[in-house]
Amino acid sequence: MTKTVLVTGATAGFGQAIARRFSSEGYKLVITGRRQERLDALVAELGGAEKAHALCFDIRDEAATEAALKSLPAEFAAIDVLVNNAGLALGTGPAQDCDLGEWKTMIDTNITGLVTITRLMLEGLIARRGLVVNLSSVAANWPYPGGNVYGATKSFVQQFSRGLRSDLSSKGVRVTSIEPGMAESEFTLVRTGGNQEAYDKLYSGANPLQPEDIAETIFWVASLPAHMNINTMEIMPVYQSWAPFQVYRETK
Ligand code: NDP
Ligand code: 8X3
Repeated sequence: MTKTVLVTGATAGFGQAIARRFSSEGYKLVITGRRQERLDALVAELGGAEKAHALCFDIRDEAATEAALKSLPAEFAAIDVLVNNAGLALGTGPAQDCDLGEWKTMIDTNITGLVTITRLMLEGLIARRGLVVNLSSVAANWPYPGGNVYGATKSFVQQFSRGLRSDLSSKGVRVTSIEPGMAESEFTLVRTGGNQEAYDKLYSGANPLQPEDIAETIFWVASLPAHMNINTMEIMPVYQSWAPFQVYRETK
């Protein structure tokens, strides 16, 4: 039987690539995001109303999330795979210079939005012995200057994934935390307030991951036999690795 996957944040980057990858393998797609025109374009690209269905809402809004899920036509309502991808980073500065509003936006989106849609879909995912894939980050595992609240939201996602695993294992529901490093997408434009120079500098010569690499990984996770659970997967571009601890010295 044809399976259905719901991908949050499918108007750009990873989400768009994940939707394309699953669609190319015959899955039906439910795609979400706030930009209606991009959702419409992707539905058309994936084959139209029989193959894909768009839900335009802000993941931070619980009532809108619930209403969107309830509005799903019967052919798209039985979701087998939930990919919790919608998310963002805002700012790269030290905590003491950060904007509290931006911190709250990251928490509302990356944490509250993610747990809200997950909770609303759990009953159906249990009924279908489904799969939840959560987009965490290397920032969950490795602190770096300017990562502060963004990294903490991704640590939440990682630990929430493990907690879900613990609660859902007897139900046959699989849960995976995907933890990518540097990947080229609008993510950096969003993080820097649209700074194209910062975008070019970050990715230049670094051979970063591409959204299609993450889509391939998630499709592989979903394709494994039902008794296999990938708990966490950290993925980096080859050219990205670790640096020594920074040491501040009072002496010059
Ligand atoms: P993009 O900025 O390219 O895409 C982010 C997606 O999230 C968009 O489709 C956007 O849709 C959606 N989104 C953001 N805020 C909301 C909201 N309030 N309501 C609904 N949808 C929202 O980023 P990426 O594809 O790179 O990132 C996807 C995920 O992967 C994020 O969770 C990110 O933290 C994570 N990640 C990214 C890495 C990277 O280096 N790129 C590395 C590790 C993890 P719209 O604006 O239309 O609402
Ligand atoms: C995105 C990767 O290194 O910018 O989650 O935090 S990083």
